[in-house]
Amino acid sequence: MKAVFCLGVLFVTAALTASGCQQTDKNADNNETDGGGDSDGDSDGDGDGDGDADGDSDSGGDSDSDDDQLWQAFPIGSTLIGIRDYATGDFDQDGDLDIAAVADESDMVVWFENDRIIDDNWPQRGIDFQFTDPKLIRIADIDDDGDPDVVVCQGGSLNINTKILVYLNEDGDGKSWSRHTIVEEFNNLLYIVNSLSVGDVDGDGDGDLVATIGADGLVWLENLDQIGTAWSQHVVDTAFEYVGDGAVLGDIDQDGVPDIVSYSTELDRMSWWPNNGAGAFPVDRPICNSCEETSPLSLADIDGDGYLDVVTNRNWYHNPTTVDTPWTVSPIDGADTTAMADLDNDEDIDLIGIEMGTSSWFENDLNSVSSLWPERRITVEGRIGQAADLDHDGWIDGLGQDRVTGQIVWFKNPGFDATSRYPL
Ligand SMILES: [Ca+2]
Ligand SMILES: [Ca+2]
Ligand SMILES: [Ca+2]
Ligand SMILES: [Ca+2]
Repeated sequence: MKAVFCLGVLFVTAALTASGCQQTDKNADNNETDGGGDSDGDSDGDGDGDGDADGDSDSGGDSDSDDDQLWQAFPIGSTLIGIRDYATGDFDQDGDLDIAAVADESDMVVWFENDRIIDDNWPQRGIDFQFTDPKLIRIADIDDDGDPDVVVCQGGSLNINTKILVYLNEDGDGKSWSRHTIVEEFNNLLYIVNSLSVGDVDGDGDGDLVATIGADGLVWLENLDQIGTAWSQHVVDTAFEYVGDGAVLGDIDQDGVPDIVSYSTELDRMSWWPNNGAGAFPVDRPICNSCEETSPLSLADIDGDGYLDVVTNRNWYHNPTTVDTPWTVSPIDGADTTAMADLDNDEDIDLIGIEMGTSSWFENDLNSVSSLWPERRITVEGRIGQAADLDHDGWIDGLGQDRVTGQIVWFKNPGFDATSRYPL
């Protein structure tokens, strides 16, 4: 459908969780398309359907006699080639979670409609069919109209992330998207977007961005006009120039406004910046000064004390709940953490992780004196990177990509017996 191009003002960074727009890794979001549209069906109109060169490991489907395949798999979007990132949101506002994705080989930004039929046939809807090299995608209500919009980071000539755009969901039904530039010109190494996160930083109701960007370090991008067409950049910390990695938003001190947590693998330093309530971050508070983490940061209340903790690839950092108390770290005895959710419905946050090409979930068992994170296999065929209840049955499912083809696959949580944790 239609596309509106507005050049917003520009600048600087955007931060979104982890993996920013820069090269590989499971999610990247940058997009910029312009209204794409297509109508229904997954006609996809992009031609090239074959794709999957190698292996073809039957992407998912339950089949697969492997006993380890405990969660039934449903592949989605088989014609979308080169998927770089994906995210969920209810784009058509019908009450279920849909899936948006960017594909840099097919230069497309699309979403797949959840039709509530438990199968692998989710209709593909267009957002932008001509977006060169999209890398990262993030979902947030940027213009404060109640429906989810799409933020995309675009790759540059050296396969770096150089540009950030937003597609506004104009009518709340996912059919009409207008494109606006948030940060332009990032066309050199000074402006690599390493991470991107979304949230209302200044508390005025609209969606802003936090990012780590090349020469600017850790910054946040203010949505100036509340409709996502004019933006300005604010530097949070220049110490992260060129070396900032993950940046995420979350209310660390429980004062009602989102704070920033960021990490630099180069500096081995992780800190959080309290938000003064209006988007100013005058001081930083250390979380660790000699940490050696390698993965994106995530926030979740792991120990159930009401405060967000920080989870990295193999550790979690306890939020001390008071500003002057040092954070402590505990290992996560499992795989590299990629997603977190209460998977067994016992009211604590469990982890999903990847190790040796397989995805498992690790039960939060911190109240037990025995094992801390018992492992339960989900699949040997997919890299799960997110968690969401896609079939509305009350059990949070896994969402990821086929290990061989890269196709999007969702894995249905079978539900678990309350005591044995065996699938129901
Ligand atoms: Ca929906
Ligand atoms: Ca705002
Ligand atoms: Ca749990
Ligand atoms: Ca479910």
